[in-house]
Amino acid sequence: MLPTEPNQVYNNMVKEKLKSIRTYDEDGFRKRAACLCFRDDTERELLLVTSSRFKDKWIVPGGGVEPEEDPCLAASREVFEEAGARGVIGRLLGVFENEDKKTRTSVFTFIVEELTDEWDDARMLGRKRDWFTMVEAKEKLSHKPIQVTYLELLRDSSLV
Ligand code: O81
Ligand code: MG
Repeated sequence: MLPTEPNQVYNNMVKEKLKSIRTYDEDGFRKRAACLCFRDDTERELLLVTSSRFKDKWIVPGGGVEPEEDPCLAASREVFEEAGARGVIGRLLGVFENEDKKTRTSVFTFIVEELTDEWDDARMLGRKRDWFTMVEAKEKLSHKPIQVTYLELLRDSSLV
């Protein structure tokens, strides 16, 4: 018997993402939350995960905010599900809008304290994780230009 989660199901060993309940803001944008996960407080190395759809593409871990869920809790929950990382949420960098996808993502800083050997999305999606320098991360995220802007705001936000 394979392990299952409430919102996940196996189908011929290929995991399908069953839709969890989506939430929307007052303008109809889907609410998301994500974290820039750092190895330590120098904020020089960032943990990225591979895309669920494109196994060779890297993304910032994040996902949909659930009903009644605080965005910062959603962000840390997504980091645990997608990257198997536990740690401490830092500051809110901002809310980043994707006009094409009609999403708004609250992005937080996060210091990783523990990486679990196994995690949900590794097991069920084959999602990988790895550390990158900030220069490398910007390059890896170039297919997601809005996620690059998370990183560009970082230096400014750490000064305030
Ligand atoms: O599940 C993205 C998913 C994907 C997004 C969205 C992301 O199935 P979803 O709509 O929730 O998937 O799809 P759009 O088209 O609705 O924006 O983007 P894309 O470009 O592949 O269609 O996939 P990725 O960024 O990995 O390529 O991210 P994820 O499956 O890797 O997490 O889902 P989400 O992150 O918004 O939501 P959840 O809660 O993580
Ligand atoms: Mg996601």
